[in-house]
Amino acid sequence: MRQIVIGAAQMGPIQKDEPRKAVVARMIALLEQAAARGCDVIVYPELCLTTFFPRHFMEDAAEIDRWFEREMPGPETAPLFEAARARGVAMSFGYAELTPEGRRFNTAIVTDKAGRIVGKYRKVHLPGHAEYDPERSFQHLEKRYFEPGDLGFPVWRNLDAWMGMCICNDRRWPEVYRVMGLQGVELIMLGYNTPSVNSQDGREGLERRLYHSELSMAAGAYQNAAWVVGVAKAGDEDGHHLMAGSVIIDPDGIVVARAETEGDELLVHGCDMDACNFGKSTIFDFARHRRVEHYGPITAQTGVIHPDSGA
Ligand code: ING
Repeated sequence: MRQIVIGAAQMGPIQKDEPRKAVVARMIALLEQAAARGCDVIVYPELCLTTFFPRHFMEDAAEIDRWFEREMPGPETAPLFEAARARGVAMSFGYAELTPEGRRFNTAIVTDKAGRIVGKYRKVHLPGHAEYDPERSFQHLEKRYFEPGDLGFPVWRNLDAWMGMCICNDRRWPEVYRVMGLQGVELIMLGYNTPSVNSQDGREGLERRLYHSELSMAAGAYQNAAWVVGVAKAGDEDGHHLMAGSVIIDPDGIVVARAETEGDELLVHGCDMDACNFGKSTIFDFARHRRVEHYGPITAQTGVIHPDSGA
C-alpha cells in the first residue's frame, strides 16, 4: 500500500484589493491544518494568490502585470515554501506566471516535501474570450491575458507515485486525463475558479455547474484509474460568485471527500496509490484494449467535420 494523505485546500474568495501577503497567510494556515492532520501533500486552487482577475477588462500592461508572478518562489510566496519545507508537506498551487521573456501563462507547480519544485504545468484549454464582450453579464478574459500552455500534460514521479496536474477548464476535456493516463498517472491535482453562473445563459445555475464539474473529474478518474483532486477557489469575489464543490475522487470514480462550505476548508483523505493497479491492469489496461488505428480524428482535426452525406 502506497498511501499518500492528501489535503485538498479549498479557498474562499480573494477580493481584488486583498494583498498577496494576506492570501499567503491563509494558505499557511491551511498548510498548518494539513500538517496537523498528517497530510503528505496539500493541493490549492487555480490562480490562488489573487482574485480571479480575468473577469476584469484591462488594457494597461502595468495594470495587467500586477496580477502575475515574475519568480516562484518570490518574496511574497517564500514564507509558504518555508512553512511547507519546515512541515515536510509537498504542495501544488496555481498562479499567473510572467516569464523573463514576457510570456504570460496560467500555471501550476508541484513540489516535493523539501519545498523543491519538481513539476510545472501551464493551462492548455483557455476558456472565454480575448476582447471585451458587451453581450456577457461578466467578462472571462483568459484568452486575453494568457497564452495556451506549451508544456503538454507531463507526469512526474513524486512521493513514490506518478502524479500530474491540469487546471480548471482542462478538467472538462477527456484528452487531458488520457494523455496523463498514457504515462501511468496515479494522481491528478487540479485547481479551479468557476463562475457559478453562465455569462451567456442565465438559465444555467449553480447546481448544473457543480454537476458538470464533478461529472468531468469522476469520469477522468474512472476512465484512467487514477485519483483526481479538484480544488476550488469559491465564494463572492467583489460581487462575482465562484462555485465551491472541491472533491477527492478515487480511481473508481467515487467521491471520497467533498467540501461543505464556500470558504477556506481542508478536505483530508488517505489515498492508496496501489488502488489504481486493478483498473490499470484490467478494464483500463490500455495496452491490451485500446485500438489506436481508429482514433486518428482525435488529433488529426480540431473541430467537427460532418461525414459526406453520400459517403
Ligand atoms: N473557469 C471555468 C471552468 O472551466 C467555464 C470556465 C465554466 C467554462 C463553465 C465552461 C463552463 O470551470 C475557468 N477558469 O476555466
